[in-house]
Amino acid sequence: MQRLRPFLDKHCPNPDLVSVIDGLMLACKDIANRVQLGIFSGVLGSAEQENIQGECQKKLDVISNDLIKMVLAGMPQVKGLASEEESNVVACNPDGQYLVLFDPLDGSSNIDVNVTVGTIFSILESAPEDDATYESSFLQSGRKQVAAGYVLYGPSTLLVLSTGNGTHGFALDPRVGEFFLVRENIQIPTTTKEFAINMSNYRFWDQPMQRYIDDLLQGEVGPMGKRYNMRWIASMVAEIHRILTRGGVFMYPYDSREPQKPGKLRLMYEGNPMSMLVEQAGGKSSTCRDTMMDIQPHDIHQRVSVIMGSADEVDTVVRYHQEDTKPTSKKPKAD
Ligand code: AHM
Ligand code: MG
Repeated sequence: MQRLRPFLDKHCPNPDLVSVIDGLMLACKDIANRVQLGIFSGVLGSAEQENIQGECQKKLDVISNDLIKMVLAGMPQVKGLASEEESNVVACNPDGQYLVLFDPLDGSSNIDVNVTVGTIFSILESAPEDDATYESSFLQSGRKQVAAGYVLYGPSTLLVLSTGNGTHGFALDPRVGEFFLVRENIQIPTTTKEFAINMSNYRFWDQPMQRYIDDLLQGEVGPMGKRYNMRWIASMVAEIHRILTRGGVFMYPYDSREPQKPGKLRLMYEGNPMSMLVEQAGGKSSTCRDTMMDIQPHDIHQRVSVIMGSADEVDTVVRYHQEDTKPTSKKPKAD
């Protein structure tokens, strides 16, 4: 089996980018170790504080953020970083070439119930004249990503990565502390009979999304003509990993609980990196109206509606939205 570093040396033309990914993996191996030790490493439970999004942080959210930040901030190749858990962007080496954006611990509501969580990252290039003390330097569309990936902390620790040349999967052998290539050129099946959505939000969705789900739930006797299965782990990394393994569609659409927010998930820490992995594996990714990676961001913490996975199913969801150009008449009250 091929080790991660020689694989990257061969497939990624820029050695500085390889070093940045290597640095990230150092921090992720540390996180994996702490997740594995669980209660014995004192990482479970709440940190009793809120992040910039107003969400209650878990201890492991804070620890993971600090570990990744510490490693990246010390790397000459890194000009700046932005994290879901940090209010502002963090400038690093002004002569660095890369900007790293990350969700240090996605799905953190799952930590205390011993269910899969993960780290998601996105790497952008920075022009020499850009100043990473300004958020504007980070506001690049997903198409500009030079690498994206996630590390999944589950029964095994897995890395799924793209540097723009396919999506590849690696497994961590904890006995030697190395990632090894286990799935080269992952391909998502074009069609699917499996969907992932938090159904409890049904009454808050827009009408096209409700109609799509209504039709899908009718199974083989409805307009879709097939019976679907549903999964919801509440951990995007686990969800996207399943889709990269056997197909499916993942959805976290707009809902009216907090009408001023266009979605729950974040464009730059979750939407864009996952879209790159999915597209590089032959899948599609959309906001229901726009192609995710074509969006020009206006805020590093920008939220977005997310639909991604098997290409035909994403097309179907988008079609339901295109067919409905009328604003929704049903506006349930937020909680
Ligand atoms: P987080 O980054 O704060 O962990 O939130 C993102 C997570 C996703 O992993 C998951 O798809 C979603 O939130 C689950 O949300 P919900 O609890 O509403 O089902
Ligand atoms: Mg997240």
